[in-house]
Amino acid sequence: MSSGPRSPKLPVGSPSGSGGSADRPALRGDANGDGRRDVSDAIALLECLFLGHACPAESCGIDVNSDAKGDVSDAISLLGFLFLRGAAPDPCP
Ligand SMILES: [Ca+2]
Ligand SMILES: [Ca+2]
Repeated sequence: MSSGPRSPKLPVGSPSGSGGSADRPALRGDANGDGRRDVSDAIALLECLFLGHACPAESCGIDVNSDAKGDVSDAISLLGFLFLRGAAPDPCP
């Protein structure tokens, strides 16, 4: 209880062959795996990072800014893309 606020960082691996389901390619930033990017993905990312909810199965679902880490900057990047005309996330490998 005394851990206080942190900025958790999740290591993001990129196992070879990752890339979504057989019928749908992975989409960078699609944290909830529904095949599109919207505000619910930013919420899913924050829930994963701070509330211990399930994290995206695909590494590029969480690593929106392609820095090989999953942290709060990914949610910020996604929100910037969605609402502030920020840079589009890179394609998944
Ligand atoms: Ca989504
Ligand atoms: Ca990242």
